[in-house]
Amino acid sequence: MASLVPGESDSNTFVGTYTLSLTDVNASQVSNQATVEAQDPDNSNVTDLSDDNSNFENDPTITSYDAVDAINLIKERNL
Ligand SMILES: [Ca+2]
Ligand SMILES: [Ca+2]
Repeated sequence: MASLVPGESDSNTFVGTYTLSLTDVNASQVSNQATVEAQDPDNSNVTDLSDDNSNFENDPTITSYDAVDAINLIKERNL
């Protein structure tokens, strides 16, 4: 677990992986929100939900995309 001093940030250590569901594909968007839990200098627990554009809000990040229906086939022959 990473340790940060007050004012320090770390945007590289934490990685999450999510596999799209059929519901996500049909909706053409994914809602994503991270939660952080830590202790302040007084050892009190603090928590926050991520936001899409502000350090003072808790809106999930919505990623929209255009799903393209497609199927592909390659036929090869051996002589
Ligand atoms: Ca926001
Ligand atoms: Ca927040």
